[in-house]
Amino acid sequence: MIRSARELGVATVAVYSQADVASRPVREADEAVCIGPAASAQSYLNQTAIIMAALTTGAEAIHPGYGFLAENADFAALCADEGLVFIGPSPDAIARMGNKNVARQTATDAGVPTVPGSDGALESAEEALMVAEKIGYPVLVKASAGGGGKGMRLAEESDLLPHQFVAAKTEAKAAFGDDTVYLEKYLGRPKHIEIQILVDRDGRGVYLFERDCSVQRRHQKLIEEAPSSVLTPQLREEMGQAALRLAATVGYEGAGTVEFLYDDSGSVPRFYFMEMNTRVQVEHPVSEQITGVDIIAAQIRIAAGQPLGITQDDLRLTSHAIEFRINAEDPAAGFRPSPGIATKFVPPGGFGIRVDTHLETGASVPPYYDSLIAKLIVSGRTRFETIARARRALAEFEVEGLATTIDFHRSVLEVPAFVAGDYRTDFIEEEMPELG
Ligand code: MV4
Repeated sequence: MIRSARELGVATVAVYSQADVASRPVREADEAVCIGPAASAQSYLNQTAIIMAALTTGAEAIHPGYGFLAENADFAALCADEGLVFIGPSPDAIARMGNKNVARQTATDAGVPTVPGSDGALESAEEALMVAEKIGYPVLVKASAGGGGKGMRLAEESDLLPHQFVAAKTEAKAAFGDDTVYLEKYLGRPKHIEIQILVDRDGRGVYLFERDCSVQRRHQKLIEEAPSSVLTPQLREEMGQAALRLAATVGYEGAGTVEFLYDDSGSVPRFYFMEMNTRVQVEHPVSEQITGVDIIAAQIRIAAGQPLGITQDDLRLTSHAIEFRINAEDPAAGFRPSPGIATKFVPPGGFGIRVDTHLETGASVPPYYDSLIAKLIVSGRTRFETIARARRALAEFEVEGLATTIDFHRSVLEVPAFVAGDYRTDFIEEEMPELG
């Protein structure tokens, strides 16, 4: 963010919690303002403190990053009320995608395929049984306020559905304070494929192709790559157009991602709308690498009312990129977080290597936040070349003082199914069962 802003000649103010006082972004930004103690509820989620920091430093706009308040419609509205530009879509667009059940209806309205399921929220277990009878088992009960797998329950047959209906509602109520649920047919071995889009204020949009994010563990992504090995040019274009149609339907502005389930278990591969993320995502660099488009700079330009300046025809798929998330976690201990001091931090370099990180030797990883410490993004002309380069880069990467996912990634690159590009969302359980 700071780097892209600086290239555009835009001055930056970093906000930070007391736990991050010695961090690199605090040093790199033109100014920095402490917004509270380590606990995120009192700092990074403290809307008033963030707005105050912006107003007192004379900032014009707020970039919400990819966690915390990035998909909070109330925060986007608060920015507008205070005369600040929220770098992202309108509060209305955020809210319409935030409710997964409403988003699903919106997708249907936009002519974007959705998984067969209920029309809207389910009123009762009886209604769930009726819908399930029509679409066939197995079915998934999903929380409207959910996302990322929370409040999601599988029913293999009708005997189990009433229980799973209540369980999903209870879990949703506890996690989100909203017990609304809906139903979808369960797809057994899908791929998670998402389309990156950019749309300017005039509604002109492009898709920056797809990312395959199927290597996940308990809904935490670990590896993302672009393009996907499985998409035909025709399906890629269909998914891109579908993503742009959905965006147009809600008057979307800025960078966003439309997530799809890709199912090739039938005679023809199909894709279905899953969710839309109304923010920039952790894995956006792979799309930047294969298109040459700085997505953060594009967000800033779009928020300033500037036209996109590129068309779909300007974008050609001629290279490959894979991102490996380096987390301070111990894969041998169920990926348990491993905060502490990085006594040694030596990232790889050379041709085709990009490392996005805030970490440096001697710096600490506090226990309060996400355990992502670096993103290793490897690019090549082909997937084959990219994998060879990734093996080399991961062998160079040295971190001491913390357990990390570096060894895990080295192992993944030796799994034949990954090397062949033949992996689904069950990859880790299926191919690396000792880590599931
Ligand atoms: C599904 C599905 C199968 N069928 N929906 C997971 C989190 C949330 N975003 C939706 N999720 C899923 N929805 C239907 N109808 C399987 C998953 C799913 C999944 C999706 C993407 C990546 C990893 C996943 C791991 C388990 C389940």
